[in-house]
Amino acid sequence: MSTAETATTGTAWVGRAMRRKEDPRMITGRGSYTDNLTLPGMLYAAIVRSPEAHARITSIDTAPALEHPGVVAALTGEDMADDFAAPLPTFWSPPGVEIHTPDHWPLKRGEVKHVGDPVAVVVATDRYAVVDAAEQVVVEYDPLPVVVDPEKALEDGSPLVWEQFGTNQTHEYVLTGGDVDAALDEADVVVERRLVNQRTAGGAIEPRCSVAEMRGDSLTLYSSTQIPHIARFVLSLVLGTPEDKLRVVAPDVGGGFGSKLQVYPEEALVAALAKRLGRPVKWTETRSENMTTSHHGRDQIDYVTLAAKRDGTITGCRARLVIDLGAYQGVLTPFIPELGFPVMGGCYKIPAIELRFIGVFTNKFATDAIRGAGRPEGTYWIELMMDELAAKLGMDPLELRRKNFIRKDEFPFETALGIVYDSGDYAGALDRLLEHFDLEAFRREQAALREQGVYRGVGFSTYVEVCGLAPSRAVGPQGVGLQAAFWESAMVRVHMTGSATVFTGTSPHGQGHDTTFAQIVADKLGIDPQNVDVIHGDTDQGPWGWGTYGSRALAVGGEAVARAALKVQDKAKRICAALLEAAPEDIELADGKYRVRGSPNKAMTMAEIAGAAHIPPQELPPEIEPGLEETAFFDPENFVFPFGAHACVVEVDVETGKARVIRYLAVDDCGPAINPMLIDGQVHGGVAHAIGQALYEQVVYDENGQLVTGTFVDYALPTAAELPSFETDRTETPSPVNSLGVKGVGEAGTIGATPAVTAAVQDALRPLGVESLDMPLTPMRLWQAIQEAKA
Ligand code: MCN
Repeated sequence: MSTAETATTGTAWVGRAMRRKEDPRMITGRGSYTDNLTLPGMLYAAIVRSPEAHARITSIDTAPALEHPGVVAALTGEDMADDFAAPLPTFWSPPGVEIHTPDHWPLKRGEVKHVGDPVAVVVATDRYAVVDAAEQVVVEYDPLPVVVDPEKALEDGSPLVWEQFGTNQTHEYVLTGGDVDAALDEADVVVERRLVNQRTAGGAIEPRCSVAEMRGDSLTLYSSTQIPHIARFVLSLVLGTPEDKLRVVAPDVGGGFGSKLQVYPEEALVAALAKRLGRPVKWTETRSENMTTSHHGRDQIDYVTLAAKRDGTITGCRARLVIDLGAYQGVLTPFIPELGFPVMGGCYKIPAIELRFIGVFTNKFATDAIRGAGRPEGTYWIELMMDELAAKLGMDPLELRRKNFIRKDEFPFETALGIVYDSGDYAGALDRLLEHFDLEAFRREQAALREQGVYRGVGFSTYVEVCGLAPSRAVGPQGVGLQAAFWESAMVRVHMTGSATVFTGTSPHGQGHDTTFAQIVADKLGIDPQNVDVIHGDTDQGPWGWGTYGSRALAVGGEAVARAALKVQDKAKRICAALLEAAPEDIELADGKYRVRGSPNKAMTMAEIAGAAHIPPQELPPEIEPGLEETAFFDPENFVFPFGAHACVVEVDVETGKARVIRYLAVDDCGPAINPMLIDGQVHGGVAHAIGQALYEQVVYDENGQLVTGTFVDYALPTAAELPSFETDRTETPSPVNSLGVKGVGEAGTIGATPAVTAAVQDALRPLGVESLDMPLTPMRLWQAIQEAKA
């Protein structure tokens, strides 16, 4: 299928800035989140967690909790040893690389490895009483030495998080393309820098929640998850329950931002408790539990060397990335930093590149995917290094970028690491950005304001992203080593009256698939998107799917939807042809009707065709099966590579160190827009997330492994008051990888924005002699840097 072939034939719903179908329900308080579920006879669970970062459990006394009114059970890891058939798994094991993966049981026995490690669970009839009862459990610990700094954890003599491995290094993974030593030797200019990409949290509005219920011998888990099908598979392993006896449902999920791309101990625990007690059990995370035990992201220290000729031509790049993975491995923990490797050379022609990923255990909670997952980190360092190189060469940073951009006519472009970028026009996106931002005028204004003691700066980022997570063969066991596949599925069912229900294997949690997938189907079938219902997030409905993350839902799942709808369209054309006595190839879908080409009066609506499909008239040949329902699976041949150009203007109050974003411009290219309004929304959210990381957010542990940022009082998420009104625009470069030509956009903002914001602050403070700065650029950090530069 070519893009042109699938261009709208029905009613041109694709491309319209349609309001989200799901919003009226959401914004009038009629959403249905997991915690809204109350089942008859339901019990409530509370978890007893370790206050120690590393310790031996010497005793647990649950008896006082059992005496509390309403308590039904109080159980330790030992008590529940037989409830679990296997520990929680990790899905990355690249060929030829040894990764240390400790057993990760839902309740800990023996030792605890981070603050918040679950050691016991209490179940009671009342959600408040259970919290009081859990406080009655007496646990004695024998503290062990703690390590929280990943670089110290790699030193000889460091306390070991896991004695059994004899090292805190989880793995070392090296990727090389071209002769990097020669490239660095032959260069005229080399820049080197250590950049810290701090630990951040997902901060979803809805904390995690799980409710499990047994009916007969089947268990249903309702959970705030991004990956219901994967969760069912994992729980089947962990509980030793066959998948046909397990159903996982993701009701409305109040944001995930990657933090719900996980199968958590609590999900397994609640399921095991429902099985054991024969009653429904609910567990709802508190905000401080969310900060402590919902996975974090980023947390790496990057040592980067970039080399170039005097004229700015880049010759090579070397990066050594030290990554703090925390104490356990979640489903994708060790893989996440590597996820960005295909684009770690950015939009640039870099003939030689070496990437060395070093994973480290520390006594902190695990990191895993947080929006962008590996790609914001890679983009952050390559973009800031481009600025650094430009400064050293005395070149304009945008001119340096233009000099090294992969040109529009060079796609598909194979990078030094053997990755093939599908399509792009990097210079085009930058040109479009500069149509909205007059750089020369800004520089004049900047200089004038500095005379008055006002410090403004501008930063740019030109990024390329890899997303549309798939293709299975590249990402799977024989590719980069994930023990999984990444195709997507869809089923389209047209009902007797011509309305449709779509089942998708993706599982949105804020991305608006109910709307965009309905737009795609409406166009393919010639019906109104208001009459297309999109069902997701229930393993008992529709085919298997791999969920929503890695900005894959549209480019992989949406394409599966388009393909299933096209199969339905084909069948509709055959039915129509039989009834109108024409050849199927002469039936065209135009203006929402199935017409005989050249005879516009001979036409049928989808409602008429659907009626005939379900109650076949005599004229319909028996070889046409009844019904109007098709399924499609899609496993693309390549990733998709969206890109864009961002600019940020900040003003720094040099008395207080407070930086404020006063303009943010984003030009993104995610191929043809299904819904431009939704794309804007995704970019706004992503940029807000990145501004949060650049200026405010950081998960902080003290040297004893105590979490200092356990609430939103200490962990500073930006609010609307801290953000400017975003200025967005798009270019549209279709991808050849799918018939819709689309690429992902769900993470674009988080990927493009942190370097732009950081560079803007650096630009503002350069006249004061402030140079390299690490995120978050808090008032304290900037004020100190200004004082040090003055001294
Ligand atoms: N879209 C479009 N036209 C395009 C490209 C995308 O209309 N050319 C639309 C899609 O149809 C979809 C939305 O944009 O409705 C995002 O699509 P896509 O880029 O495929 O990303 P996913 O749906 O796979 O979403 C995942 C991505 C990730 S990884 C995180 S994390 C994330 C995010 O999106 N978390 C979010 N966006 C979020 N938005 C909200 N509100 N809440 C979160 O937790």
